[in-house]
Amino acid sequence: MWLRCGCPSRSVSTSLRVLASPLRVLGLRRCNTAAFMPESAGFGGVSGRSGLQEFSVSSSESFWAAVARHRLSWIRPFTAVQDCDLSRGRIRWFEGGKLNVSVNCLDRHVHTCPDRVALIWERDEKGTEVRYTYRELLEMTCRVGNLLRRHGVKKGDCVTIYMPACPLAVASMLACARIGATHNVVFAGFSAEALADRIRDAQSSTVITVNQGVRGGKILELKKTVDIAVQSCPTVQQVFVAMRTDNPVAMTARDIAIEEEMLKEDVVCEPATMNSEDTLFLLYTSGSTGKPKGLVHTQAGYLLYAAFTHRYVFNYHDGDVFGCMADIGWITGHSYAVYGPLANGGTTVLFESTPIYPDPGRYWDMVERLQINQFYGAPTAIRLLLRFGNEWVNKYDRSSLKTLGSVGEPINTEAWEWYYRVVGEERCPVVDTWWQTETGGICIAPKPSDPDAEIVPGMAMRPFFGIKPVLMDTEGKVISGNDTSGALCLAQPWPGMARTIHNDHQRFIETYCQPYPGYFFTGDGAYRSVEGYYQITGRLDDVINVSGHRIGTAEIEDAVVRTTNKPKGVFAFVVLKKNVDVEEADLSRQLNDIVSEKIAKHACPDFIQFVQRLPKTRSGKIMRRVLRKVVELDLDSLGDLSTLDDPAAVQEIIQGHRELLSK
Ligand code: 6R9
Repeated sequence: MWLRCGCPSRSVSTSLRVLASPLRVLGLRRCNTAAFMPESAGFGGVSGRSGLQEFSVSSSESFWAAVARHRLSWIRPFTAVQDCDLSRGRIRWFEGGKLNVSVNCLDRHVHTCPDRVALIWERDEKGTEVRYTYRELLEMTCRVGNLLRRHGVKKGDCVTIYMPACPLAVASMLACARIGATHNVVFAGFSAEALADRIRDAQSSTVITVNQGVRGGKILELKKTVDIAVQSCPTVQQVFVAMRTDNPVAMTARDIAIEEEMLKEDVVCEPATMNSEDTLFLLYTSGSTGKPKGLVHTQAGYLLYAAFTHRYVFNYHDGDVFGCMADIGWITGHSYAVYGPLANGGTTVLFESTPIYPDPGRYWDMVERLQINQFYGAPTAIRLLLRFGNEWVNKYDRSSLKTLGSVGEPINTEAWEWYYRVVGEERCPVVDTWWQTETGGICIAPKPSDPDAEIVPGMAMRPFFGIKPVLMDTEGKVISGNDTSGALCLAQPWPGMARTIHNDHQRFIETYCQPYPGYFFTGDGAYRSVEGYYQITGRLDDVINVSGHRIGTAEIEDAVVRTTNKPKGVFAFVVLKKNVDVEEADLSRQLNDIVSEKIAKHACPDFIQFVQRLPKTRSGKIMRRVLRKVVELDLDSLGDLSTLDDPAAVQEIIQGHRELLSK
């Protein structure tokens, strides 16, 4: 798929050897650049990683036009590369172009390599993985597409997918893309209430689910949850039900057994011709900060950006097995378990289980068994596994691994080092990838970089091609210079960015475009190092303000594990490693010493509460607003807890907090 370097014939390289050294470097670099990225052959003299980066930002249109022509199969070529005005929240890419996303993810690979494995379904039951080739996935997708069409689903209709990570869920997403419907995947751990909110907001007419889910050895009653949810969703006309377990579930007149009906469908399904800017999917944000927003992603720009970042950040090559651990209910699952790898003709793992089922060696057993080359996980899982010790890792052969990725939260130095040294045996670069549901794909990551370029632990570091990060001060001015912190904004549009919030463009503009007119505001804070590398310091709405000093949550978490606070007096919530045997009073003193030494005296916690666990979203992000409410003793406004991973954690913390204050 990737063009080979066409540069040096033998005589050129011989003559280069006798030329002056700067030219030699230039010559080799140019050659390497074209081998590295075939499109760059047309970029006239651009060489090296930094040359490509500069070109991608300063000649953004030429850059993305070449990439889009090369990487996507078009039914009709686009006529305009972009038409964007960030200040008005207007974002359009590749207009005039027509394509079908499922054809890009399936048909074109079926033509060249039908028997290549597209999906490896790592089922909850260890050692029972199932492989699906591109041909099989295309057939499954076509059957679902035809079925949806036969049941009246039309271009532009919204289909809600409430399923665990499984091949039929992927086929359902791609079937929507095939017939031009919009998909709305809702994480299968969400409650009936959270599901109903999302179905209603999306005005979805069709739901696809499974009878029961299986996760960590436990049965999840997904169909029953859908039954409750749809009672308050008048738009829903039909629910397709797949059988993940053998247990029958009650079916109503509205319900359709999907596998049975699929058998009646043809394995050929005419792909809809879609405009670049037609909606591909809605995805509601994880809701760590209040009412969920249905972010809208469109066809061409999203797919291109997911594929391009997947190829270059992870250095993915044909034949590699890509293991993204995220559920398909999150943007990470959309971009790096489904769309990116499939657009690149890759082999991707769908992980249905948990990192500690049946034991804390699950990930590494899977790496050995499936021969995973790129492993992409979340800091919360890495920290969890680190607490169980190295034996669980060392038991398994991890020599297939080439790149390790991290996403979702800042990765603290301790977790980064463990990931790099223990898991990757100091062989594999660790890419700490910063991005958001809103950005569609990775925006800042240590890779790609020049071959010998450094990687700093716990830093996302380098903007991806086409991304121009800036830091803003409190007055809304761009901060120049390095060794400085500010609000992270992106100064230029890129193809993968969300186009709007479903049914609420005004909210999109107010949230992302108005805070810093002309820029996309990420809501995160960042530090730019002396060398110009970026480090994400956490959500700006979580910034701790101690006597006028602003401290990012990541800074403190790096020093003392995890904390939060309220304005008068700093409260720290601390989770201890397993089997730590120390006096709490002793440890409190030590933690205070660490904070005053590593951050500042004024940042020392006034109260330290030891807890078993923190309230987290299902994707592993700490719900700081809940901790804040506990500290403020404002228990009536804890807000929507239905998206919490384990609501019992909140009760434990409230109880512990009462005890702490009564001491
Ligand atoms: C992909 C994803 C987005 C928020 C984002 C930021 C945090 C993600 C991070 C990171 C530090 C990283 N975040 N990656 N913070 N370093 N490498 O997680 O999307 O669920 O929308 O969350 O997650 O705060 O703004 P999403």
